[in-house]
Amino acid sequence: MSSGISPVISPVRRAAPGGPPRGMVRIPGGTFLMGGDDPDGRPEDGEGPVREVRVDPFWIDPTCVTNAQFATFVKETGYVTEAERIGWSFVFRQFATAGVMEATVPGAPWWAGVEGATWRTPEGPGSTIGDRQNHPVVHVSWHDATAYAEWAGKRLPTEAEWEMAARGGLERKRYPWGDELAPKGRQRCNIWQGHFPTAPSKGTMPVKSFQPNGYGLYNVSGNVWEWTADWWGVEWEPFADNPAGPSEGTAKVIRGGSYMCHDSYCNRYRVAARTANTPDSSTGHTGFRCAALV
Ligand SMILES: [Cu+2]
Repeated sequence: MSSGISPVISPVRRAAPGGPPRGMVRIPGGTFLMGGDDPDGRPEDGEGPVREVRVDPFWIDPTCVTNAQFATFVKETGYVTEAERIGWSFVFRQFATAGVMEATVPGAPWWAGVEGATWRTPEGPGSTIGDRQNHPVVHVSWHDATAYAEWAGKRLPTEAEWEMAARGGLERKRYPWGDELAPKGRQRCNIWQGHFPTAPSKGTMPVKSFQPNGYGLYNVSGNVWEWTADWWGVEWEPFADNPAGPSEGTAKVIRGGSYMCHDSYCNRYRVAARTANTPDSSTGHTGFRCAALV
């Protein structure tokens, strides 16, 4: 998807029997072991216990939706994102140059509310995505992500689908590629380098950075958090068949961690890790990829 822009995928095309939706990866489905019990994990996040989950086959995007793809959606539909309507979004303070609001996030002083921060102006007024066409779109809320997915004839993945795809066919591994963060000293994902939060950060990277996992998915760990379809919950059955999360809630599950994750305060780039945000929230480190039924 290096060319960035893809055409509208009509519902007819999605429903075409036998044909893969353009550019998507087929995940075979079946039963896998979901969740984790990493010794340095976060049980309070509901990472565990490890349980059996069965999922039907599905399609998933190998990458997050890019700025170029989101621009096509906006151009064709006139869609206005939630951050654009509300007038501000959360930006990593180090990046914010203008429009910084006074309020801070308790316990997370590295976030700044920035007036005029949107998907087109990710650091606030005067910033641009001109040289980031193939980076993941950010400052999109769950509602925005869902609107894009519907337009594309797709949907957001359930959390179970996301994790099955992210594991890349491996069983009970810590990362999408295995148990070592940097096998043979080679970096495999875009997470925080150096001391957090003072070391200089480059922010997002192109959606096809680093090697893909065993299913061909890029950047499931790090770069940006990814919205899933599910409401947040932390209670699990020993077995679940195509789980879709709680029937209601106040926050949606996000997965994968971001360029801001660092093991000194947030090692949620592990493949079992999870957190949540309210569906109307947007930040400079959350994007999404789409899924579709086979
Ligand atoms: Cu993190």
